[in-house]
Amino acid sequence: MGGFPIAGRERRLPRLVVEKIVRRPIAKILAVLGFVALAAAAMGIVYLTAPTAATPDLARSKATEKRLFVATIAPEGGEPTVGPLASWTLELRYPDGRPVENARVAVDGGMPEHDHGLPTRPTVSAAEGDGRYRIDGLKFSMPGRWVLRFDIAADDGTDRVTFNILL
Ligand SMILES: [Cu+2]
Repeated sequence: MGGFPIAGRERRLPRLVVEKIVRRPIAKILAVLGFVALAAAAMGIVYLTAPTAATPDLARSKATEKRLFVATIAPEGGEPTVGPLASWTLELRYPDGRPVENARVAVDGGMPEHDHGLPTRPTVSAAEGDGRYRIDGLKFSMPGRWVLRFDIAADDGTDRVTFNILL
C-alpha cells in the first residue's frame, strides 16, 4: 500500500515536466502568432484606408465637401491635352437633382506634386442656365496630375469641390 503514492508521484512528475516543456512554448507561440495577426490586421487597415497616390480619384462628378451640391465637370471639345487653352462646363445640382442657379463660383488649382498653381487665370462665366457654368481660359501646361478646385457660393450656403485631372 506504501508504493501507491510513490507510483502516483512518479506518474505525475513526467506530466508536470511535459506541461513545462510543451504548454509554455505553445503559449509563447500562440502569443507571438496572436501579436503577428494583430500587427498584420493593423497594417491591413492602414493599407486599405491610406490614399494611394498611384490611383487618384478621377471622377468627373461628385458631391461637394459638405454635400450641399453635386458637381459635374466636362471638357468642351474632347479630352484635355497639354498646351492649348480649353473651356470646361461645370454643372451644379442639389442632391435632389434641382439645378443650382445664380451661384458664385471661383476656380483655382494646380499641380500638388510640383507645388505650383494654374498657369492661367481661368474665368467662370455667369450661369448658362440649368445649373451650368462655363470655365474659360483653362490651361494644363505639362503632363501629370492637376487639381481643379471650385469654391461655390449659393443662396443656401458655400461649399467646395476638388477634381483630379490626369494628363
Ligand atoms: Cu507641374
